This record gives sequence, structure tokens and C-alpha cells, in this order.
Amino acid sequence: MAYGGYSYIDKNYRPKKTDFVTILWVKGESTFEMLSEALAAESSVGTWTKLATMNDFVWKKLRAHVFKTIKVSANSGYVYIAYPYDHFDSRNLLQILASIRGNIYGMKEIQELKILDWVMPEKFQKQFPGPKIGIKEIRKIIGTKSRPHVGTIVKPKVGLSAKEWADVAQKAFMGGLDMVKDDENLVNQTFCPWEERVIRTIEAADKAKDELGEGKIYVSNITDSIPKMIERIEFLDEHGWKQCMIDVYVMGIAGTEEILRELHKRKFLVHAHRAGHGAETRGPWGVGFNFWEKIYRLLGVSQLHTGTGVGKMEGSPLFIQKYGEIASKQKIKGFEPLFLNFKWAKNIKPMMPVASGGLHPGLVEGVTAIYGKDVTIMAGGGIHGHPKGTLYGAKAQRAAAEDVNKGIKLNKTQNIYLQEAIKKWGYVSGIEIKKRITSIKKLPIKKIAKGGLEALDKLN
Ligand code: CAP
Ligand code: MG
Repeated sequence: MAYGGYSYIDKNYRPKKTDFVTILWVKGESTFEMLSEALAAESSVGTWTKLATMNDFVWKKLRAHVFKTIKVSANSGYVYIAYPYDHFDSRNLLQILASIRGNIYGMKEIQELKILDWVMPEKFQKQFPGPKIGIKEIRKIIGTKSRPHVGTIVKPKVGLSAKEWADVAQKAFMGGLDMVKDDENLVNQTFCPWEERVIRTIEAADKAKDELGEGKIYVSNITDSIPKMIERIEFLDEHGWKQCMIDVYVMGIAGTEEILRELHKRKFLVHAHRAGHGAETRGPWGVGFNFWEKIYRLLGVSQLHTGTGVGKMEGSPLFIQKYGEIASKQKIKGFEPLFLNFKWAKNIKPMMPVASGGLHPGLVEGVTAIYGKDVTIMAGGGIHGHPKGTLYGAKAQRAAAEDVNKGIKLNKTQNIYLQEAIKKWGYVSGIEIKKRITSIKKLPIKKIAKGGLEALDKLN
């Protein structure tokens, strides 16, 4: 089998430690073998026809190798591709993306294409900063050892004035929440000017810190053009507030890297919201969320939204657990063909995973069954929709985190505000969630994979 005159399938090839590796799901009009060849060719050195300009150096040193395949049907399956280190411009993520996540998505014989996971070699990772303010440093700011962190997104998403917004934040802090954040679509609208909101909320956070003796986090959304973001970072820094939030997915890689350079220089805690990722991480096209997640940790955000497994957004507990591991562990055990074995370079510190979306106090135990205790649990509706309002919603959520930390089941809680929240929204037991994860892990994944991506998606 050959594509454009060359064959890239080489089942005897063993990826080197310095290779980049991707695993893709593909379905198309050609044979599976031809699709595999086409993917490797178009994402590395080849094209549709034989070239008079091809030489030994290009072919032997730079081409991609399809070193493993799992055939599902005559024209679909999983393809493992290894790329030699020197194929890429050594520290240029955009160039890498233009190769491995580039033209292949536009090839007309392809009907479904998804990069399920990828591995970047240690040598490559070492060139990046990773989180400067990671889990350890965030815990130091708040003053916790092991309990999960809890926070809120002020709701309604947009519409409150700066004063109204900061008043809600104040109640949330005083109720015991560790963190308050802007929503992904709130920046500097006329009804809620960014600067005024920031000044008022910093005051609220400082006041709560003094009164309660606990560190507080307020991340304001600075997402905008690069010069505007820099202005906002300077403003925050001048006000002694080294925390902010960015919408990483819509900012793109170059924008994110550029802003992180500035934020790292100033030692900021950086909260990363992932609004928009679903446009390409769901369904049979695009990339898995873990693909982007690895880039965000490499570039060095402090905390990243990674899903809930029990709330309103998609993602099964098993997938969310894996995203949690990619965020906070150094070594990740594969679950092929969905997740590959992966190791972070030593210099890439753990980042804090953030669970958000449809959460409420009764789900805190379920979330920690997925992530463990190194997680920040955010709730908007689940705080401000409490029967007694924000202050008591915050108390209920904090009580849930304290109970979970002590190993108390939330349906046995003594806290009356938590009891009220559970009465309104219900409770999901951690044991149930753990059982679900264990049962999925026991499934014959390789056999299920033979049913195609659709069958694997059912695990999500
Ligand atoms: C949560 C949230 C988050 C989503 C994003 C919202 O609010 O603020 O943006 O969770 O999803 O606006 O929906 P609620 P993800 O607590 O009121 O649901 O974290 O999965 O990217
Ligand atoms: Mg939001």
C-alpha cells in the first residue's frame, strides 16, 4: 500500500523516546490502509504524488511512521503515528499543530477524524515553563492542606452592575468560598465596567480575608486583544492583585503563550476557562479535550476547567478522571485507544483541575470521588440558587467540602444549609461514582474499540 508513491506503514517501527506520537480515529471512503497512509503523508512530508524532489534525508530522517493500527472495518480504524523530533521546528507549537492537526482534516476522502491523544517527548516539554503557580502554591494562597477548594461564578452570567456583582462576591467569600470568578462571557460590558468590578471585588476579598483569616482568590476575566490584556494585567499588578482569568481556547495558542509570558513574569495565578472547546472536542471530528489540556499545562496555566462527570456539561466520570490525572499527576496510565501512557517532564508542575457546570453542594462528594481532593469545585446556579441565597449557598458548599475532607457522607451532614441544598437538588454518593468508574475500567476496552468511535463514545 502506498499513498502518493510512498508507504508510511511500518509495523516494525518502535517509536523513539524523542518521537511525538498521536493516536487517531479515522473513517473514510478509501481503504483503512490507504487512509492511514494518507494521514501520515499529509501530516508529515508527503503529498498526493511521487516527488522528483524527495531525497534520502527527508524520507529516512523526517517522515512519519504508522507503527500500529487497529482496523475496525474496511474503511475505518485507529492509527498510531510517530513523528521524529527533527520533523518539527523545535519549540513551535503552532508549527506542530499545522502538521499533526492540519491539512488532514480537509482531505476529501476522510469522513471522520479525531486525534484521541498525543504524546510529546520529554526533550520537547523541557523547553516550556509549565505552571509557575501550581497546586502547591494555590493551596498556600488559600491556606489549605488537603480539602478540596470551593468557589463560585457570580450569576446571572452577565447583567449585574459592578456594585451588585461585588456585593454577591462579598457574600460568597463571607460564606466561606475560597474563590470567586467572572463568567467566561463577562469582561468589560458597559453595565459592569471591568476596572470598577475589580476594585470592588478585591476590596471584598481583602475584607473577607481579614475577617475570616483565610486566603481568597478572585480571578477577573481579562480576555481581549493582547494590548488590552496587558493593560489589565498592569492594572491588577498595580493594585497588588496577582490573579486573573483567561479564556484559553478562544485566545488560541499564540495568544495564550504570549499572555502567560507576561503573567509568569509577574508571578500571577492564572485561571483558564475553556469556553468553546466543545466545538472540536466532541463527536467524531477534531481532537479529544486531553489534546488541548496537555498544551495548557505545558504553557503553564495554574488551573484549568476539566469537567465534572456529574454536572450539566458532557464527560463521563472516567474521562473526567483521566483529565484530572493529566492536570495534576506526573505519570498517566493509558486506557487505549482513548488515552496513551504519558509522562510529564519534571519541570512541568501539577496544575489544579477545576470542576464546573451544573454543580451544587450535593455533588461535591461525587466530584471528589472522581478527582480526589486536589480539585477546585465551582458552582454558579448551585450557590446563588440556594433557597436562602448566596451567603447560605456558600456556607452549604463549604460545609460539603469540609465534610468530604473528613470522610463524612453528605447525606449524613449536620450542616442545616447543606441539608437544605440537598433537599432542593439531591445528592450523589461518591461510592456510586467510584463503582461506575471501576466498572468502566474493567470493560474489555480493546473489544469495545472494535465497535468504532461511536462505541467508545458511549463510555463518555
Ligand atoms: C458554570 C459555568 C461554566 C461551565 C463551563 C457556566 O455555571 O460558569 O462556565 O461550567 O463548562 O457558565 O455554565 P453553573 P466547563 O455552575 O451555574 O452551571 O467547565 O465544562 O468548561
Ligand atoms: Mg461560566
